[in-house]
Amino acid sequence: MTELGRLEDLPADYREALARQNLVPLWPSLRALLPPDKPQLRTQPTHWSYKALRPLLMRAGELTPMEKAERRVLVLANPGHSLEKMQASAAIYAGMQLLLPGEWAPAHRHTPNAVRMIVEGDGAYTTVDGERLPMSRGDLILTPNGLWHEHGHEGSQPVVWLDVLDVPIVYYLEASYHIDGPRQAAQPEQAVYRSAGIVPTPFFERRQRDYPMLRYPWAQARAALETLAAAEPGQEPVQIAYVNPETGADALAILGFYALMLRPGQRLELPVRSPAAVFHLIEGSAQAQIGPQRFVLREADTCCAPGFTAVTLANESTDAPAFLFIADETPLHRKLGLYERRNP
Ligand code: GTQ
Repeated sequence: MTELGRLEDLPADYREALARQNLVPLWPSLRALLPPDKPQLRTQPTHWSYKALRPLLMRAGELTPMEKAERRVLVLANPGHSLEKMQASAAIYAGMQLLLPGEWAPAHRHTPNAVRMIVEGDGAYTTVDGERLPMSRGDLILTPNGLWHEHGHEGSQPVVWLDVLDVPIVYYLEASYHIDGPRQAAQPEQAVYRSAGIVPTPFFERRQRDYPMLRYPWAQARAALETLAAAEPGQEPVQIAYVNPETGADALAILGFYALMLRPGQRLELPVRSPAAVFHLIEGSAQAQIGPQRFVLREADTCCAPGFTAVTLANESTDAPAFLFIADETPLHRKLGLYERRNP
């Protein structure tokens, strides 16, 4: 690879004349723009301990009332992107949200897509597009782009969930904004899509919706993983994707969502792929080796892996399974023609 000319090689008066015309010479920056063989990764392998963040989140509950927060969230910020950018990876935002008993997070809708993975507490609910969706540990709740959503809490203990949004990429595209709305008149929970494959057809007509299923109960996802593991007693990966039950496409357009079960003692080498990913431990305990970094994941811990990086997950227990929730950038990479899988 030939050495290219540097900016300092150019006379100062020439550089100033270029800048005055809003012009930049490409060759001093060409190698940074198009690095050899693989991208220059800003995203760093990063671990967020729930045990360490929980007291800080509870303190936010004392320090900042809902009227002053609207959404009381501590963002899991990747230091490789500088913390104030509030991104876990190029396209993924992740945050831990706290709602205290009796609190209400008012209705709004926005262009980024969101999901919630419930971490602890009972009695909270999210109303999405008029459907009231109860929040229990491990449930995945969608808030697709453009749909009204608000959160309420009628239980007696704090409720915490993990928010995952595609806001970094939507913001970068200068397409991120929100609109506030009035409190929604909520229908009973999941009136339309209570279970995949069974839909109401009044007078033989179906109401078509872009996002027919808004809540994926953990009890169902966990049972599916256990059934898969029992059917395949070897060491094949046991993994499910959260999809749109009408089209089979990814549940949302930009980020992909999955659940993975590690059998007792199982060690799983994931393929090296272009999309970055976030791993969140729902149940059990596991180790994540992400490039040169090794993290121990306890329950409700979250970590982030850049793309183009080897990831190995291992169940720390030899007698209990471990369950992980994964969010990644695969749908985005596939749609943009950027998806790659490499042999290590
Ligand atoms: O709950 O609607 O973490 O609008 C960031 C932005 C959560 C939400 C976040 C949001 C929300």
